[in-house]
Amino acid sequence: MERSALESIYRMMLRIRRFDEGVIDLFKEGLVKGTAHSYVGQEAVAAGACSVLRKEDFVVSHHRGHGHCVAKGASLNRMMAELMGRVTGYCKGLGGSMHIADLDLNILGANGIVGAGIGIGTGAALSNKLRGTDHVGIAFFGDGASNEGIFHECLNIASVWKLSIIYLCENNQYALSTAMKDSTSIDRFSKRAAAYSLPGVTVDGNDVLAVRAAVDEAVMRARKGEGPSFIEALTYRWGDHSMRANLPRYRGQQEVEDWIKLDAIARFEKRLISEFGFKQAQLDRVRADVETDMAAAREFSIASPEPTLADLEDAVYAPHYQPAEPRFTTTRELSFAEALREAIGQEMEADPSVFVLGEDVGKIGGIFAATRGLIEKFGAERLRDTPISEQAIASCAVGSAITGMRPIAEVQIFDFVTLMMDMIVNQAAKFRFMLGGKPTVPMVIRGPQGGGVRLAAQHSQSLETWFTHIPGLVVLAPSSPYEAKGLLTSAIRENNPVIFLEHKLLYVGKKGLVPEESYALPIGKSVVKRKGNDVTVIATLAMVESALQAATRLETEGIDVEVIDPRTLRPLDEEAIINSVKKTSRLVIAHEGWKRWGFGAEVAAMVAERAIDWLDAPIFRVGARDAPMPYNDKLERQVIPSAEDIEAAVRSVVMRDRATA
Ligand SMILES: Cc1ncc(C[n+]2csc(CCOP(=O)(O)OP(=O)(O)O)c2C)c(N)n1
Ligand SMILES: [Mg+2]
Repeated sequence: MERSALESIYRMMLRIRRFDEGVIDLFKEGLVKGTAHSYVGQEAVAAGACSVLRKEDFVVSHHRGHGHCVAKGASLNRMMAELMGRVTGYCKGLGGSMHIADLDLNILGANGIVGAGIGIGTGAALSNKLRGTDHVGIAFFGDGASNEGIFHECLNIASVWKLSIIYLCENNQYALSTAMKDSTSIDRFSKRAAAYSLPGVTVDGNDVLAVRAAVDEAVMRARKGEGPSFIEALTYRWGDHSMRANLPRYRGQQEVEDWIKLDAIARFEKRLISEFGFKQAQLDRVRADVETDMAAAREFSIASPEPTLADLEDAVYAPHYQPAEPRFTTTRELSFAEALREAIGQEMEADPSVFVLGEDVGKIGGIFAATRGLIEKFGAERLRDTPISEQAIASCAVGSAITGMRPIAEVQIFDFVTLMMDMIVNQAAKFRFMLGGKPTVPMVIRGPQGGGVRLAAQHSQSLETWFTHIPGLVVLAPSSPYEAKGLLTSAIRENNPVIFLEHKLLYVGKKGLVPEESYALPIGKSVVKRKGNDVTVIATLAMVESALQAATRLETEGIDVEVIDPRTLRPLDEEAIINSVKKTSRLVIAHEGWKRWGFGAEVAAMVAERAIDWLDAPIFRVGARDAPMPYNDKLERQVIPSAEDIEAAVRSVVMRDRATA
């Protein structure tokens, strides 16, 4: 090995150690707040592994992530500034220690959720494969993370798809206070590799050249297209779990001292002198350089300003895709599924970064046929049938979206989104924000939701408010084939993560007029489905049709109903709703999700805050009964709101007012 390469590995190890020692001082001084997890003791793993990588190769990390960032070439100034919550930091002070990332250096981020980086890395490796690169990546994670479900789903999918990723488990023997021997059924994590047909090795994680050699071999294999590898590096963290942790003792003093004797830096210094002919003075010079860099980082950070509320507001969403409302005449009719399929096909044709993944979406085109037939045109690489691994599916969506692709992930039935929630809520929705508002996360999670087809309590829910509650997500809810195509086109072009909800009854419902040419509907804009003057009905998804039926019948009673379909539940077109209520003075909100704590409650509160003086009657909500969906069909019809329920609600707000007039 060249001396310059050895010196730079040594320099890296020192930078990592001195950085985290500096952080401890700053934490004690109150300049670093919250918490941070020291990497001291584990330097050889990050420095050895990253010494093999090219700039285009990625790393993805975890809560104990400073070392990985430093080793991949991150600036100490910007890291330190981030830890002090300054606007010059990597995340403008919005992320902190657990979210440092630099996409320009292909550092895809530390992470506050144990195991999440395994998923994001798997998605980034899929992205590399789809883009036809020979780039590789390393996912660093701990022994604790190796017992998360995401570990198993991702190692399997990466092996099946031969992704170029190295799973590098830093086994520092403990997950917080829990020793590996008390949490893990085997003595070596590398044994698990065989279960996924991966090469798996255990190396001395305090021997930087041993780590480097193992990673080098795995990287060579990956670059040749031979797929993922698993490396377990045995090491030890010298400090406590985190700077904040003031825990009762859970490790023996002797054990800590024994590991400190195996200090990777001291061992490497000895070898540099005895084996590679370095002089002590050379090593001292490197040390002095590192001290200079550390002092500069501290000074830079202390002098840096803090972020403002404007920085925070700007970071939540990338600007929405905003086409003008299209105008067409057409006589062609499509079903809801045909409309979805046409949108996906046209976008795949126009943009090679668009691809579809999910359970049964390829060969059979999804159980509701939204992607049926597309595999013949676009092939199995872009219509990817996945294992039944919702976490891995969502992970692949997030990881590929942040690295240049536009994934469309199907949830086979939306109730299964429970198994994707970390990736959607903690990762996709917050990624841009946590990284200071720079990256985009252009991904769509779509699939069927809602009841009415006798599928009972775990296949029938309407879960939109789980997602409308989360800043960072866009939630789209088409009510007809026309909206299905136009909104899905926008969803695919949108630079924020989109939850795209397709009501099951719409797949089997009426065909509708759909133009053949590609078109997109604006995000955040509602549509008036029926003009009226007496009462405003806000209806979503399948309830739009019910509201229109109710309006037709109420017309015969002399009640003139305005029906508005928000189309986008988040961001909500508040202006259109307020303007309609100011005209009609009465409001009913109808949705299939539970009435309690539902979408209607938010709309009602918003209108009460902004337009109460215009209201002539209380706001009524029509939603599902407060019970899970029953199997029995008569009971199911009593749980799901009907057109008659909407009619009754409208009559009561109108009659109450007429009675008192
Ligand atoms: C999903 C999840 N569960 C629990 C935690 C709390 N937590 C943070 S780090 C940690 C221990 C992780 O251990 P390991 O993966 O071995 O990493 P190490 O801290 O040893 O580097 C725990 C329990 C979390 N952040 N995320
Ligand atoms: Mg650990």
